[in-house]
Amino acid sequence: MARHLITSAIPYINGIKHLGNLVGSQLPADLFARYQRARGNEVLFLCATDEHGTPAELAAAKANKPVAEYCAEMHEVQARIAEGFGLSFDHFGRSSSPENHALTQHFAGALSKAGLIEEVAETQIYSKTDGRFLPDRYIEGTCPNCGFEDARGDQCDNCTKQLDPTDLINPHSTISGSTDLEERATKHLYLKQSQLRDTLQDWINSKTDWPVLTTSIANKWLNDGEGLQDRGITRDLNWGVPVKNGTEPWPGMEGKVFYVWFDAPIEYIACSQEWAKGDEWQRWWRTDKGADDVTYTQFMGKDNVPFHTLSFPATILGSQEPWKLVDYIKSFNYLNYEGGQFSTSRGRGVFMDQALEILPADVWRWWLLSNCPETSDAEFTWEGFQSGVNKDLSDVLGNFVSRVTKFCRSKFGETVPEAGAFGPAEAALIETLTTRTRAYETHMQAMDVRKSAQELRAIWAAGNEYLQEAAPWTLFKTDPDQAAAQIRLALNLIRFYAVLSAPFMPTTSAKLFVAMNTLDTSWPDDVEAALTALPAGHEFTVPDNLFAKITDDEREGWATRFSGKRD
Ligand code: B3M
Ligand code: ZN
Repeated sequence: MARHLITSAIPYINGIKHLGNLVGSQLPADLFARYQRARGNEVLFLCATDEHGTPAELAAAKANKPVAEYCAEMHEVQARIAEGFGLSFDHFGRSSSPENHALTQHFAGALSKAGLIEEVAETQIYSKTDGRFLPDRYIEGTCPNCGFEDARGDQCDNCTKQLDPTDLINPHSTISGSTDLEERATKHLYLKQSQLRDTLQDWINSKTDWPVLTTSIANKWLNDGEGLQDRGITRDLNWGVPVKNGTEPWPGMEGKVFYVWFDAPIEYIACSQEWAKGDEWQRWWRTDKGADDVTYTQFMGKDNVPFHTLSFPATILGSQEPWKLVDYIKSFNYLNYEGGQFSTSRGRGVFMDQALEILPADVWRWWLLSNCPETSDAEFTWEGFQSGVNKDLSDVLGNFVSRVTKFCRSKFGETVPEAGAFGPAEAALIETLTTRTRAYETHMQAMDVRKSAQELRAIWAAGNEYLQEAAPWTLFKTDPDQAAAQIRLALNLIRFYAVLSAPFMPTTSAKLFVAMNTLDTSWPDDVEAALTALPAGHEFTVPDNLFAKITDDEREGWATRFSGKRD
């Protein structure tokens, strides 16, 4: 039995995520976790909310709530929505947990002991009106290069020039609009990543099986320009993990917190401590405590890759402690929405809560996974969604289940019929399904999500084609025994589909198991045997219609509702 540690990038706390976020990490991670469990492997699947940083503070201020209260509420909201989508986390943690505070402080202490932390004096912009230092992107002004009026403190979006806030003409705070800004001296901790450059390069080079999307991003950061830069790991903010050296105070660092991207990936580990109050987490994370035989896979969008290929490994390797490093990083491109981007501020596109209001989770899971932005960006269009869902789910899978169960009820009653025997057509189908099932396993193991979906679709279609050819409804009149054998196979196919489809559509799969009145969810290692699992005489029930077709009216209504145009 293999052991799989699986983490999804942890979503920011500052609002409900859109479908592009979902399909870029949590959903494919869930697919893989469910598949590995179905194959009898031991799985620890973790995710959490990413609760620190300025965006969390600003979102709380906008909601008129203390930030801790805002985060606690939003965590619950995100947890309920994740449940609604059937995301099977073993634990959905919080980066603001006491466990993560302690572990983040521990890592900083270990890195300091290893000589990898440096204190750097710098000047930063302080807003007297806001009573705080302002991160670069919360300062805007006129670009000295092109005259664009809304240039950010880190970059001008008009001419792309990299800027320092002090370059801006007429700088102001984007939080309050205040121009009452001044430079103030401050001090920050830097992680000397540059000293780990060769170690990181060797490690990345050893990952010959990683997707090119992942390694090319890592190599770009390792080798472009001046190479890997040291990075500031502390901030002048109130909300976050207070800077400490292990459990000791860090003189000069009072009132400062760790940078959100320093503590967020550490939450992957802390999350397992939240999950297991004892030492159980150690056999997943400590190579000196049995984590050597764990396979650790991370799922994330491409924008998160530099932090997971370089920054977090720098923390782990630099600590000189026996922590488990990631074995495989599965990264995704972007999902676009109707020819543009999803936009939170403009309400453009479908957000996770809205998606669940209008259609069952499995419909979304199927479409998103079978169209996920795997080798390039992908596009959500309502037309594509409607036709994909109606074809695959209603016409193929739903139709098969309904036809078979209803026909059987009317001709043989609600039990698996006994008469007749399998012949050449059944043998051919079993052979096709065996080949396809083995291919499906290979793709699922390799996390080739689209290929897996294609194979599953083909497996459903093979059943439909068989039934179409066999035509038991016609044959019944002349050879009822042969028709009975065909229906016996078809009923068994429903159970077989329930097993194979469960990682993609867990709720639908559960409904099928209930209808087929069986607890046998075992994986079809032997397809032929799996297709006799429901014996003659076994009782079943006809399930309700599995998938309602999406109508043109619905499609048009939703396209308008989610277009983000305000009236
Ligand atoms: N919260 C960004 C994101 O949600 C960030 C990921 C952290 S993973 C440790 O895309
Ligand atoms: Zn400019």
